[in-house]
Amino acid sequence: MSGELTRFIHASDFHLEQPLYGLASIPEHLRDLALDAPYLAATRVFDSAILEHVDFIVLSGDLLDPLHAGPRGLAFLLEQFQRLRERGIQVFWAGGRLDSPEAWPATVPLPPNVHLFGSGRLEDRIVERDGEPCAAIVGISWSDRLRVHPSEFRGDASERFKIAVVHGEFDAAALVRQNIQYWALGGEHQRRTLYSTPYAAHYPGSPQGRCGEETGPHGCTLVSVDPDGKTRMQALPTDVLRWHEERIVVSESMTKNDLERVLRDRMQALAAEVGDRALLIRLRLEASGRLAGGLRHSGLADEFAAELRTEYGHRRHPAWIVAIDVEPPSTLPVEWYEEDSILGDFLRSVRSHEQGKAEPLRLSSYLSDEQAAGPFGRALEIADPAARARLMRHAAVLGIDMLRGELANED
Ligand SMILES: [Mn+2]
Repeated sequence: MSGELTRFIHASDFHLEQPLYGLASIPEHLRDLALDAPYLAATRVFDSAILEHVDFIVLSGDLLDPLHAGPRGLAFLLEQFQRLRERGIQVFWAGGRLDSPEAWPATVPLPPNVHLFGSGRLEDRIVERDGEPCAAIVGISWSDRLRVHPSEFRGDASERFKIAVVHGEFDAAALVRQNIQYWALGGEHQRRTLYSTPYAAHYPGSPQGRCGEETGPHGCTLVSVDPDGKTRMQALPTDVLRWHEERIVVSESMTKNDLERVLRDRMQALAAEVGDRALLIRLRLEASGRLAGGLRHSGLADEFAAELRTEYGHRRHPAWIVAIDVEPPSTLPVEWYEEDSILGDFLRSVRSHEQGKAEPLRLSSYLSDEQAAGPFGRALEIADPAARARLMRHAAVLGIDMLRGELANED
């Protein structure tokens, strides 16, 4: 191994075939960006490789489903690989569930700087820099028929820096026992490091978050290895749209003006950090007290959303409110349950349904036979205990809003 630092980029799960999803609607001015986001983010991965003068790049699968991404996806990858080839950067690619070597069309040859690992057995490659080996890479592409166990990737302590490239779910305990200095893993869309010392096992995540669940920065990882084999990982953000979730507690005493000020302050702070991208923001208001009813039922949340969109959503790097969800507070005052009133009866009934978790709710008894047989009926079969608890919380709060007369008083 030469005395210099070895540097490479690790990326995975481009999913070029998968556009953004989970948005009820997308404003006109963000439509093109949303459509192109997966491609723009993947381009930034290759830009980073060139900008950082890396020695090589490792890709751990699910770059695209060739069939669903179509010619655009294939042409894009070929073009990017060609850019790397012109700069002498090699690519080591282990296919995932979607991009095994069998899925890549045989009529479209890969450039000679790209090595796509086979799916039948482990393959070893040596990477050279200036005629000297700088790393050893062992890899295999995903296959339904063949599951590789980490113990098959054996490194040897006296050997040069060894990288394993593979797609799938792995347990840190099984990986750490092998003599592999860097596990380049793929198959998770959120960035995750299983361990980082003395060796490392890492999922870089997708370069672009696709839906409301994939919040936070997305990108690729720049790995630097010093001559002693010590590894340093650096996250390089590549996402062009970033999903963000912000929780705000709306307290008992808050007025409409107070809340408006809090929302603006929060948006100001988010807009200041947006950087070279757009933010897609879901605000979750945990509401109790005077404002809660109005937020839930008389369009106050929509009113706020519209104002904040006008102010922050049309900038060059917009902070766009996807939705304002109004959630019930996590606990309700105990005395409400004890009230000798219709509300008290209602809350006690909700609580008994909450506690009798095993008992089915039989919501479909409120539907016509025709409704019950269709998708509406299936949607009311609440089997998941967490979903059931959520539903009960919403039911309790709806009852409170209606029976305490807050809706009528709200102005
Ligand atoms: Mn994936």
